[in-house]
Amino acid sequence: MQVTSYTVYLSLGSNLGDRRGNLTAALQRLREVMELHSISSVYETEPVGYLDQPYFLNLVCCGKTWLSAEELLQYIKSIEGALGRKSSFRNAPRPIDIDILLYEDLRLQQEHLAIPHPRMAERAFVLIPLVEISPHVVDPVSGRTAEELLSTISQEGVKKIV
Ligand code: PH2
Ligand code: MG
Ligand code: MG
Repeated sequence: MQVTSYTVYLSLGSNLGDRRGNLTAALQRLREVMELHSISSVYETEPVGYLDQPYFLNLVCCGKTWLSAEELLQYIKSIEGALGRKSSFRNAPRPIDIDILLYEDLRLQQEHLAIPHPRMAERAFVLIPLVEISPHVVDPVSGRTAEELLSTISQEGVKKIV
């Protein structure tokens, strides 16, 4: 049977506990609902927004899922909960955060879910790993590629780690 699937880009970040272990565990769980096609390097990144917290490890991955955007969001929340994320204040430190960056060329503006991710175009910790795996992917809001978006912002505070 042919199953329709949708291309998605996700951003993963961790700045509490075993940061690398948390990223690996999250990717493992994502494989249950998507076929992962590419995973960027891991980057150590300076916190953005709320500054008084540990450095993050961030990566971006791309794959195909058979879930709707809403179903994917619910599944992501279950992974975040299983890996010990507590709901506290916005931008608080967390063992794992998984954000949907792009879902096909969908544009969605809901209170609990906005796609493309509303802050992706201004975040080097998102755009640097995104450009590494898909420089030509297009943001359906601005019509610009990841590479073009990255060329408009500072790339400071993001370091590839081996
Ligand atoms: N996530 C945030 C806020 N700030 N900073 C970095 N470096 N990496 C993140 O993943 C991150 C952040 C909100 O989700
Ligand atoms: Mg986030
Ligand atoms: Mg999030």
